[in-house]
Amino acid sequence: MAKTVADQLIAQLIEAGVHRIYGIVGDSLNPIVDAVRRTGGSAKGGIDWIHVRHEEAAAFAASAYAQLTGELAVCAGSCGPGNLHLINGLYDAHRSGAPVLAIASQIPSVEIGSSYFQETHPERLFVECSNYCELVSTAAQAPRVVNSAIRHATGLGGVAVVALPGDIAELEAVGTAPLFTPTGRPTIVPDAAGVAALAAAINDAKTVAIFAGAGVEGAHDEVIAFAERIAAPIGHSLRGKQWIQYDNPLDVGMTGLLGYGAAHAGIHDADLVILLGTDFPYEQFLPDAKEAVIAQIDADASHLGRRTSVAHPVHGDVLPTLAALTPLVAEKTDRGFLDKTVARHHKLLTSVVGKYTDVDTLTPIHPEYAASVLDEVLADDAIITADTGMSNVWQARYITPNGKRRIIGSFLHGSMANALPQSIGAQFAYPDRQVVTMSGDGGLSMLMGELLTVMTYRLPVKIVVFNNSTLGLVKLEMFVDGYPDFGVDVPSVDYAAVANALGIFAQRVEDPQELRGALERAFAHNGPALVDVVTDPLALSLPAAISLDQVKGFSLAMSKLVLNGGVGEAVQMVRSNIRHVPGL
Ligand SMILES: Cc1ncc(C[n+]2csc(CCOP(=O)(O)OP(=O)(O)O)c2C)c(N)n1
Ligand SMILES: [Mg+2]
Repeated sequence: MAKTVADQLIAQLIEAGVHRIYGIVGDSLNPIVDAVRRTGGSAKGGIDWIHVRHEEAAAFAASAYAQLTGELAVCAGSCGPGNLHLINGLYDAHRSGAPVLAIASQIPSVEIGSSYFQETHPERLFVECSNYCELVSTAAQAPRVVNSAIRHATGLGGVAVVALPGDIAELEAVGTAPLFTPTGRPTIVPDAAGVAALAAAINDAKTVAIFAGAGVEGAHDEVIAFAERIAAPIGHSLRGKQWIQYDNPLDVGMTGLLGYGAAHAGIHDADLVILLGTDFPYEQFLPDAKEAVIAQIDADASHLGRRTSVAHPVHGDVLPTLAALTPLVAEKTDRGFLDKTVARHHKLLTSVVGKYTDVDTLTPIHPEYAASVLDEVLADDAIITADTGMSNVWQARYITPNGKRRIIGSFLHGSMANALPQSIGAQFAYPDRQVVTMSGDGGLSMLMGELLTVMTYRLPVKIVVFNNSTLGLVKLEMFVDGYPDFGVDVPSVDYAAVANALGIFAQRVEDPQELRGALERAFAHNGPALVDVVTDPLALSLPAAISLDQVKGFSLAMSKLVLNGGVGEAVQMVRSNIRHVPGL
């Protein structure tokens, strides 16, 4: 059989180091899937087809693989609805900078523009969630488009989409594909004038604080050494946490809606604040130019000054920027501000975050307790995926980073249901590491079909469900915004029974005393396992830096609930939350 366009595409992917494609077969995609089949699978140097149950999960799985390994990952959807299902996961991948290539197969080329069955225009639809998005119209064009797509995804970081009509994929290949040799990531060295101006500002400032984001990955020791030199406490964003919070005597916690500790105070009390590799989006939590002189260091120039007014922008990677800055900044001998902020952080941790865990007998199980037990039971190098929702909060506050664990979420796109499909990509990337989801019951039910994918491939993923029978984060939003909660609660579901029916080793835990044993059994199990933890729906977390207005909104919601006759629930809610509202 002559080599087809589909064969050529698959050969290009193999050359780029791709081992599997996540997707669902169908019509116009079939020539590609058949080319995958004919490679004989990854064991024979080819590509495995990973049959997910929803294309959105294919994109999330590919994205998690790409985020964890830095390598190109691929997902695919058939024409129309098939590739349309990819879109939410692709948004998440693109915003996370994950090198993902999506194959969006297209209706027969001759029918394009005729409102044909399943007709959409992927080259228009995917523009916003990709760096590159092109329709292949001839066999000769295909290898160049595929090569470009791979370069865009891997070189720029983010999604590239190849839209390929089924009839073109079946054609005989024309010409040879360009040779693909991967490149490493370049280093961005900042300009000397910007560095000198920032160094002068640091030397002028009496007190400095650092707010670190995902851009500090790989610079743990250097950031701490620099902060020591300028006596700066280090706060961090959620995405920065896993890179900077561990083994860090200058840590003052996290700010933002999920925040805790003294980070908020630290970055609001300093004369100069350095935003270090962070595009943290909530300006309410950032100081403004009236409160402090603000500096920002980022490898992506488009991040500079877009959240708050920045006096000293520096375009560069964190490591070379700190290397250039260090000889220019004088060591600060007055450590009063640093010591005070760190001491305040420790006090807050023991008096507030610490108290959350003092709930080992409460039924329904307090989610903070569940998260803290999970943290203790987790392997040192576990990969933890958390659903958007309250699981994010528990992951941020209770899962202890140590430089070896990896944390994944839908941190920038904020989609529900990410944790389970991300765990699939993570387990394929690291078959021997413990991969654990922190799933919301809402999140799990949204892409529950992926339990079947986990079972199909016998992936030893551990699914921990925080089953509060409600869309908890939205329940909290409604309270804070002054709406009585509505449309959030769902009837109780026994997810352990569901998982058991699929052949997954599953346990349901209602008694807090049984939680540790159940988690340990699940983690020791050689295969997929699910722990359905029935948690308190009224345990809501409030941000550490909650404003008076937000508290007012909270009380307003309470009184509306009382007026509507929901007194019992309101009283319980207050009791549940008393632990969460520092100083209230
Ligand atoms: C796809 C999608 N739909 C809706 C939302 C809005 N939303 C954010 S969190 C959330 C509730 C999540 O509920 P659950 O998974 O049960 O987690 P919980 O907060 O209860 O722990 C909703 C509806 C979203 N972020 N993404
Ligand atoms: Mg829930």
